[in-house]
Amino acid sequence: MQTIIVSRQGDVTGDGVLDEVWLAGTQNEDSMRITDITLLVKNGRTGRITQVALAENAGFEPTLLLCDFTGDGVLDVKVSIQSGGSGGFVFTYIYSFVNNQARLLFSGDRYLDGREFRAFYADGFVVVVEDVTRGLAFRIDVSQDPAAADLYNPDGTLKEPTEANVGPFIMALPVILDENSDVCSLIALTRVFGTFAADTLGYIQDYLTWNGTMFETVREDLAISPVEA
Ligand SMILES: [Ca+2]
Repeated sequence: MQTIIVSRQGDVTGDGVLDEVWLAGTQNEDSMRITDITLLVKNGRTGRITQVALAENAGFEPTLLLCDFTGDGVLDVKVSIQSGGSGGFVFTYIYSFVNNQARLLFSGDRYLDGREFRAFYADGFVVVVEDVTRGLAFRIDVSQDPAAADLYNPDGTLKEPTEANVGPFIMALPVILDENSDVCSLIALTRVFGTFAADTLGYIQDYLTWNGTMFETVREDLAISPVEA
């Protein structure tokens, strides 16, 4: 049976009247996993309920955040659902309900569809991470990474061409970049890993703000994972 898991209040339709925003779902009896997660908005003025089926609708600890991501002065709805998988990724959706129309502004899948990254090991104990979309590259020092040692000759040259990996999208953190506004931006985190999944090398931190039609990168960093000092 579906019950309300999280509720928030705010004007998401843009008429100035507070609306109710809910995540409903079915709580599994013998785990914390929640299935059939559905996003619902009850229009505070008309009482009408708009229901949104999420592409990925099962997971753990679903959360709701109301913030204006598009800068139109109306709150948008961010949904995050922990996948519970070993990769730690979070199913993420941002919807607008302006004029009672549910409109998907962001999802992790859609985000990576619009971006092209590649990564590879290079001579000198380095992993090069290329943002092909933007024509930028980051370099990660793997000289202290035991997982990389077998890939190199003693003189630091690669034994053979070796790919590293970028993806999946992990999560999108809300952030306010301009404190003179109430507009939320996102930091989208995408994992970079070596030749096997557990060998995390770092995270691409992509700062995204709404440009009127889509989220656009305004800053991009690579956060590297620490090694034993
Ligand atoms: Ca409203």
